Amino acid sequence: MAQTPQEQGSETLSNLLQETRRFPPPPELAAHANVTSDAFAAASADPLSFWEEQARRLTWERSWDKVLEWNPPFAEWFGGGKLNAAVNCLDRHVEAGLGDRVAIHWEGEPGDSRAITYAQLTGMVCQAANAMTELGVSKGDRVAIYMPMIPETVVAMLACARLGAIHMVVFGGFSVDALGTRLDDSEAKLVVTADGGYRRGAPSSLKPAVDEAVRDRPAVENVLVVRRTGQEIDWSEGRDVWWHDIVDRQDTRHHAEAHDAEHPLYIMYTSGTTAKPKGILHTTGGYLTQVSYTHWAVFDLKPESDVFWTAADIGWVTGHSYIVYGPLSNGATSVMYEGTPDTPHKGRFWEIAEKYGVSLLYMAPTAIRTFMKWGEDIPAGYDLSRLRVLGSVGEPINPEAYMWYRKNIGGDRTPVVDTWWQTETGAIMVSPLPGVHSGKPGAAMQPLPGIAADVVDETGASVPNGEGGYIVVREPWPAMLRGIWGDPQRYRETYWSRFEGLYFPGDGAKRDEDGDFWLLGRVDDVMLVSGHNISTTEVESALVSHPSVAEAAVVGAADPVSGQAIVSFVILRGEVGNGGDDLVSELRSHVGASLGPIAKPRQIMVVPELPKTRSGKIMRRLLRDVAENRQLGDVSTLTDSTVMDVISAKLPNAN
Ligand code: 6R9
Repeated sequence: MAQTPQEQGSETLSNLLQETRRFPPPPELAAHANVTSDAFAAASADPLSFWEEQARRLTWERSWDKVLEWNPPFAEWFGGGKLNAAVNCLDRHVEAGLGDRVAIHWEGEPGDSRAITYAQLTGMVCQAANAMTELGVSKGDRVAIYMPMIPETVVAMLACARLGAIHMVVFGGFSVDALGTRLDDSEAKLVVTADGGYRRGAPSSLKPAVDEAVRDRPAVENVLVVRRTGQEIDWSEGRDVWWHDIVDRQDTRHHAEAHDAEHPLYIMYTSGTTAKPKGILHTTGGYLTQVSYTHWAVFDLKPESDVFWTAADIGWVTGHSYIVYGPLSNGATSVMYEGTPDTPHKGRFWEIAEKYGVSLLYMAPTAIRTFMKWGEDIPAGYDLSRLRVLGSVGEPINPEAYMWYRKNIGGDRTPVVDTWWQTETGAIMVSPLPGVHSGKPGAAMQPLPGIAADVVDETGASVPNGEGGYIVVREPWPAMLRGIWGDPQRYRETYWSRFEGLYFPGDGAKRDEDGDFWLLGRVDDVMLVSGHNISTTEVESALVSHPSVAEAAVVGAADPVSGQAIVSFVILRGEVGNGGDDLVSELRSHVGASLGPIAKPRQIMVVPELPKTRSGKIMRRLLRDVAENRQLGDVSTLTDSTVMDVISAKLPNAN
């Protein structure tokens, strides 16, 4: 029977709402949960006193005079308060008698490892702070950190925090150009780097990129170099300094000054699809309050017994908030891994999880889908019985990926928390709480206590349950960005102008019949097919729900008939081979059957890889370039810039 466009549209919506699988909190977890249902219900009553109470998790040298000063869109949290972020992550735990607790179990890719206690880490950070002072770094200066995933990266960040210098970590996979534009924009005077790091079984170099980036940038006075791989590097006498020469001889004590609650802590650049990257600015007191609280609440952290692992890069905000500041401010024991998940074998992550008894694990859906592609037999070979909460971040998690993660990694026991947030929000904003909510595969569920997130229509009015629109935040929150470095006007325009008085993150969302949130991807990626808005997330999830598909990326490409047509790129699961016409037409029908005929892709192309950012987000704009036969745009922030060559070579006539 023919459908009207409205019926087709509502069929797309009802598909998500048909998700009937529910996973209530395990009774044992709920009984001892850090946040119980009652606490969750009570917390929303008065957000300001809620956050004030959370700020008391931290050690302040001087308490605040006022919780919030709000001159939209500029917020000041805990004004008048003074604290030191590094002291909160280190010294106070040592003073509380926890000096012998392991802060970081670090695992190098080649298999070397280091266990660093809170007492040792405190000493290392003090030494690095003393060394940076000797190099002329003082409060307010910017320090660029371009490093592999080694403990010195954390040490350098905390040394900056200790001094009140502003760190600016650039993902080690980024190109010289990406590093250079960030050095220019932040006017960093020191770059901390290493000779290289290990990736995919071999040393991969970092120092040559710094040499090239720094050549015409006299603002950079020194380059501080950690020896990690021992590879040959060029040396600029006077400018370059070995870490082991200057840091190791310093005093392991350092007197830390307390900084204002609003003193800048770091700048983190977001990729920016076309324009200049945005330097997102975070400050001290509010940021630390919210990362500390969310890490404790969302993962149900028990610092004395849990082992926490964020399997992500420090150069992504997830690494800042949930490898460094969240876990360390809570006195947790964390795992940190240098390398790739398939080196030297595809069970490497599970081997690490087993070795350290990881109980709380946090990673991106892209990694989960890669593991799905490799097959469930691999994790089945390891003891993952200590795991009790699994987290996901970076993209909407497809229901099938959620189910696979829960079953094959979590032993069908562990809650999965799908955490929605951004570089700009600083910390988790919308997520299930493992002792409170019954998880729904694919849903981010509810705003956390103290967070006024909402789903609104074009006019900014809340949508009723069962409808879609845009996610917004109605009230300021402690870890919110304080601006874009050097560009207050752009801050206002980008985030605060779409809806009067509301923060607009740029994501589409739906609220289901129970009032729970589903994130639907960037609104820039929404496709308009024959007058219908179709979200890339829904079509991708439909493709991934087919047993042959491991990963899918969907873009809208100009089409003479429908305005935009859906073009999809799929990676097949290990065992199914290269596809073929039959599989492609089966996939088209599968999408048609799950979402309605309007959502059937015009083309489905089988590819070996997809272009991704440091956080594993698919760079759809590059796929759009391919789908529309255009010259590729900027690839400097891809994790692996050769991927586009592989895709283009496979698809000589993409259109
Ligand atoms: C933490 C982080 C932010 C964008 C955000 C959204 C997407 C992140 C998500 C998610 C759906 C989730 N995103 N987590 N979408 N569900 N659980 O990823 O920061 O790199 O700045 O990216 O990522 O589109 O707007 P960042």
